[in-house]
Amino acid sequence: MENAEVGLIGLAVMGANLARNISNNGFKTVVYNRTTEKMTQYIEEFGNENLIGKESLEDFVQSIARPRKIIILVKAGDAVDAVINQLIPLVEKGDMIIDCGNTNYRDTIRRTNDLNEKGIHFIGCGVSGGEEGALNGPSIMPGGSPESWEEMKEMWKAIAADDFLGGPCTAHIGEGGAGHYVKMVHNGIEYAVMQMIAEAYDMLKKMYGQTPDEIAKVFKRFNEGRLNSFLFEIAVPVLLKKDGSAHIIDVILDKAGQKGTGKWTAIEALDRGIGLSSISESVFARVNSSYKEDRVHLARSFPKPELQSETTLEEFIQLLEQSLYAGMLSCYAQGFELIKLASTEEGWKVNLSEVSRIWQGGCIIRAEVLQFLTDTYKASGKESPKLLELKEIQKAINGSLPAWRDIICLSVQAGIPTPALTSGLQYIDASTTERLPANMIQGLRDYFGAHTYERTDKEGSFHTDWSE
Ligand code: NBP
Repeated sequence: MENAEVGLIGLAVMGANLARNISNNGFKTVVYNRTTEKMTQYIEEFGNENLIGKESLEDFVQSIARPRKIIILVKAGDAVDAVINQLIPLVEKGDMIIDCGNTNYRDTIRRTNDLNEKGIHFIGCGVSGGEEGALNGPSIMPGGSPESWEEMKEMWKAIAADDFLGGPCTAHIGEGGAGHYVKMVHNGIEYAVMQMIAEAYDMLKKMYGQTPDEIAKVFKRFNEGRLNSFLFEIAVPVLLKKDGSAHIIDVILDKAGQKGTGKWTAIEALDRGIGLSSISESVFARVNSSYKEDRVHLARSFPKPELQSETTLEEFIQLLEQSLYAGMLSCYAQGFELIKLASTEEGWKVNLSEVSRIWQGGCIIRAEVLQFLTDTYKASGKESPKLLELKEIQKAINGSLPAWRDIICLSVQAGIPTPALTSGLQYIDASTTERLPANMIQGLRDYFGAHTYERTDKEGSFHTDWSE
C-alpha cells in the first residue's frame, strides 16, 4: 500500500485495537511498533488491504500521504518523547503527530510548543473506552489546532462511538492540552463513580447482609432506571461471576491501586484552588485501601457498631438509588467546574455541553445522566454555566437530598466509610451555604499570625490585637 491515510505507532492493547477500528472504517492504515515481532504477528492476524505494517520507522513515515497523520499509542511519559524525537527528522512541516495516550496535559502543552516551532502540529487526544472502545468506538477528545481538527475530523467521527442521538462521540475540545485535560477529568469522575458504587455494595453487604447475587439484582434494577450506565452494567457480572462455588468478588483482595489521571485530577483541583471533594476522596479511598495489614490489625481495636435502624431493605434501596443519582450529579458538577476553570485560565474555550455529549458513548463513564446534562446545558442558553445554577439540576439534587442525608447518617451510624458519597453531599452543602464558618478561621489566623481579615460591615483589611 502506498499513501496510507494514517499511521499508528504502538501495538499494545490500545494501539492494536484502534488501528483495527480505523482500518475497518475504510481508512488506509500503516502501523509500526518498536518490537518488530509484535507488528509482524499483528499483521499476520489482522492485516488486510487497508492495514499494513512497516518494520522501519523511515519506511513507515514515507508510506503516509501528506500532510501526515501519525497517531502515537505508547506508554505515557518518556516513551512519547522518545518516539517524537525519532519522528522529528522524518516528518515535514504541516504533518500531524497525535498522542492518544493518557498523557499529562502539561507534557502536551510542552510538546505542542516544541513542535509548533518546527511547523509540526501536535495533538493531545484523550481516548476513553479501554480495549473494547478502541476497537468498536471510543469517546475521542482531541485537542490541538483548529486546522488539525479540520484535517482529522472525518476520521475521528467515523471511528468514534455514537451518542444517545446517534451523533459521533467526538468534538474539538480546544487548543494545546485541552483534550488531555478533559480526558484526565473524565478519569477523575470515573474514580468517584466507581467509589460510590463500591460504597453502595459495601452498605448492602454489611448493613443488610446481602449476598453478591442479591446485590447484583439491586444494581441491575438501578441500571434499568436513571442510573443506567456502563459502570452499573458491568457491576452486575462482576458480582455474579463465580470461581467454583465461590463468588470471585468475595475473594478479590480489597486493595485498589491509584496512579496517573485520578491523582492528577485531585492535584489540579488543589493547584487551581477549586473544590473537588468526591474525586479527591476517591483517590484517598484507594490509598487507604492499600494499607490492608494496618487495617486488619486496627480493626480489632475499633469494633464497628451494630446497625440499629428500622429502615427496611426496600426502603434502604430506594434511598440508595436517590443518593447515587444525586452523588453522580455532584461528581459531574465538580468535574465540569474544574474543566471550566482550567479552560478559562488556559484560554481553551471548552464547550461543556459538547463534553457531556461526547461522554455519552464509548467511554467508561457513559451514563444516561449525561443526556440530562447535555439537554440541561443546551436549554440554559448560556455558554458553559455552573451546573448547580441550573434549575433542572437544582430540582434533581433537591429531590434526592433527604434520602442522601439519610443514607449518610445510616452509614456513619454503622461505621461504614462512604467517603465519595459523603463528600459529594458535603460539596453540595458547602457550595450552597450562605455563611460558612470561615470567619472563625480568619479570626484564629489573625490572632496567631496577624494575617488580617475582611469585614462584612466595612471595606478594607483589618487586624485586631486579640490578647488585649
Ligand atoms: P502501554 O502503555 O502498555 O505501552 C506499550 C507500548 O508502548 C508498546 O507498543 C511498546 O512497544 C511501546 N513503547 C514503550 Br513501553 N516504550 C517505547 C519507546 N521508548 N519507544 C517506542 N515504543 C515504546 O500500552 P497501552 O495499554 O496500549 O496504552 C497506550 C496508551 O493508552 C497509554 O498512555 C495508556 O495510559 C492509554 N490508555 C490505555 C487504556 C487501556 O485500557 N489500556 C485506556 C485508555 C488509555 P514494545 O512493544 O516495543 O515494548
